Amino acid sequence: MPRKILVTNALPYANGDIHLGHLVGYLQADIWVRFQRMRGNTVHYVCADDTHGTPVMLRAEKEGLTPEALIARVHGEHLRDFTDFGIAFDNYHSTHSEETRRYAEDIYARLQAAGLIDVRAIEQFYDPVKEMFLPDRFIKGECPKCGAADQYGDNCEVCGAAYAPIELKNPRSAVSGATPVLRASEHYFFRLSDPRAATFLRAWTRGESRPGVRRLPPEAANKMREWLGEEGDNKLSDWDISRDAPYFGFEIPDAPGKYFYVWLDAPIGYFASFRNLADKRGGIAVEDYTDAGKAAATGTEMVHFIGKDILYFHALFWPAMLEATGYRTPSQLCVNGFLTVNGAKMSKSRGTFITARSWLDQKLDPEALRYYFAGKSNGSMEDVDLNLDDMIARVNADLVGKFVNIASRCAGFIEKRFGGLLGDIDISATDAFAAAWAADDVAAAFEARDYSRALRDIMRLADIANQYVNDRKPWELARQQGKDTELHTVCSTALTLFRDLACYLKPVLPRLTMQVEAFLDVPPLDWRGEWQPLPAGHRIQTYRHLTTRIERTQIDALLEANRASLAPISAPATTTPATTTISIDDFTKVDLRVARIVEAAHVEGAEKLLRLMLDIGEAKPRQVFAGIKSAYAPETLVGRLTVMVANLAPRKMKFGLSEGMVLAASDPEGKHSGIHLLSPDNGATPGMKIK
Ligand code: B3M
Ligand code: ZN
Repeated sequence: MPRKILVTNALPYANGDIHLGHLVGYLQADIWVRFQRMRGNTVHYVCADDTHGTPVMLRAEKEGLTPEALIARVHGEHLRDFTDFGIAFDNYHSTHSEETRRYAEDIYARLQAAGLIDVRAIEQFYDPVKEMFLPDRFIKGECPKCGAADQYGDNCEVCGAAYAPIELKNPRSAVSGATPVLRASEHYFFRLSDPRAATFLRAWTRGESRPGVRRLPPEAANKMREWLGEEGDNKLSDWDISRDAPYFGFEIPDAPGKYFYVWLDAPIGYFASFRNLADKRGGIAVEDYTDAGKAAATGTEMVHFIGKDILYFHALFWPAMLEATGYRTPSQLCVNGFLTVNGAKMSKSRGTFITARSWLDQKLDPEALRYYFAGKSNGSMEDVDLNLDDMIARVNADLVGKFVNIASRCAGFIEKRFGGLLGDIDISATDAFAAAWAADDVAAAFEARDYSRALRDIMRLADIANQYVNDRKPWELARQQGKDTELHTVCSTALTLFRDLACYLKPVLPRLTMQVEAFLDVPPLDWRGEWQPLPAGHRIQTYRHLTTRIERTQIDALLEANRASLAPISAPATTTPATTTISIDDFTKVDLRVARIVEAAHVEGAEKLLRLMLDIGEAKPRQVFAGIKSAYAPETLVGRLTVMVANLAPRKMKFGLSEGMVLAASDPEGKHSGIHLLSPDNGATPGMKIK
């Protein structure tokens, strides 16, 4: 019986670009979906943009757009990136959709009917200038544990402490710079503390998605046991599912000014995208996949691919909510780790925060990345490292040197000497190939998402095929009299082996295998039925170059394109030899002032610059372009104080007039990364003179 599976990927936020870190999980899912289809299973593969919440709202405001206009633009960009990397969703929808609203309202109503919604007042930080409640990430201050400055409201990046925003010392709003005040308001809660939730989640965690297949990877199941505690423990707290206006999202029915929290409707977006697909395409029984009773009766599966950072939402809130409302719960969570590049966290200053688009812009083959990431994926939650030199070596050696090499060494003879027609094949060679071939093992590896093992086995077979060509030397046979039949057989056999390899590589390299299918003139390769050699007399097409080597220069250009400058644009950092001194008069020529950043924005077309508006107590704020984009998100700068050179001659730049310069520290040797804006101690006010 073919399986029926609804597969989803985490929904990317609609306020940022797709980067290689995202692609790890999307590629793992896409490969799995393609594999399942080649096996004859029915798969619906859906995703969407995650559009709601404060960051999207503020980002739109900053760009001078409505949230709807911003999410429409980003939707197009995301879908194009995924498509160009061969990630072939059946539907790429949006959580800002009627389908999402309907499901969210329905689930909420059912929770209410079950007595699982509580309303109570809580106190939260409120920005009195911007007139809004502040999410933790939009509050900054000093760490209550180690005192580090400029830390977010949820945890400290310096000492790692986690805390509540009200514990921050000297908190300020990252939106307006104002000091936030505590204010009470009514919030809606999903009563996860109801003991039925923990009881259900314990059983669900232990469950299997199908016989012998664990629902959660072992590391995730351990986390769950930690969160849930022992039988009888009640460690789960109620979940706050509402946010106050202003908020970009769906208003909660009968609760004016209250909105569903973005994380409530995000996973509901899976159902919404699926429903939207069914409405567009027809012939899909949606409830078989979404209704608890029907799913049990029809044996459909729902498999979510997610990153390890969002396990909490997918393994606690989401299944508990579905269970309580009569919806089907997830069959399986496939959880991937983070991406590191050259062994380190992706970094904007090193140029390793690589966007999907920049890869394509450098004319790098998206399938090279698919191949490399697959080779690094073993179905566990471990982080994946993209080592750029290793990638170049691996892709060139395997795809160009081993795989494509088989066809490129044999195809020409078939065309020139045999009119493009294949001959008989050497069954003993294919037998040797088949004996080495553990097709079931490779299928099991794909099934378990251990693509690394699958590719190792496949490359072992490619070695055998290359060895056959090396031993039989078609290029020598071609020069000898009376060896035509042998030449014909050797090339036809090699091309059959090549076709088999293409078949097994197809989930990983869909475009390359499509070219192979066209070249061999065969129907789409699948992983079912009896093995057959390419038949004698079959006509193949002219061989065309299938793939090219990656050059180190392309990778260098890629890093360059993603590198954000370290040095402030204003003055190149140089160490001054100790012998060069200046007089006090020289120094006082520089008019240094305390400035308040009243506006900060990206500059269209500028890679390194932010445009700042600085208040130094003059009638109008000054405009300054500063090369600090790599180090600061503009919204985090607004409201803060810094130091500016006020009597620098104005400079005309491509983007407008720069009327001064802000001061920042950076390491001239480049040993310590980052740019650090100066700020005066508390009590300083705009316009104060610095001397
Ligand atoms: N947008 C967060 C993330 O990408 C979030 C995923 C939603 S999945 C329902 O980390
Ligand atoms: Zn700290």
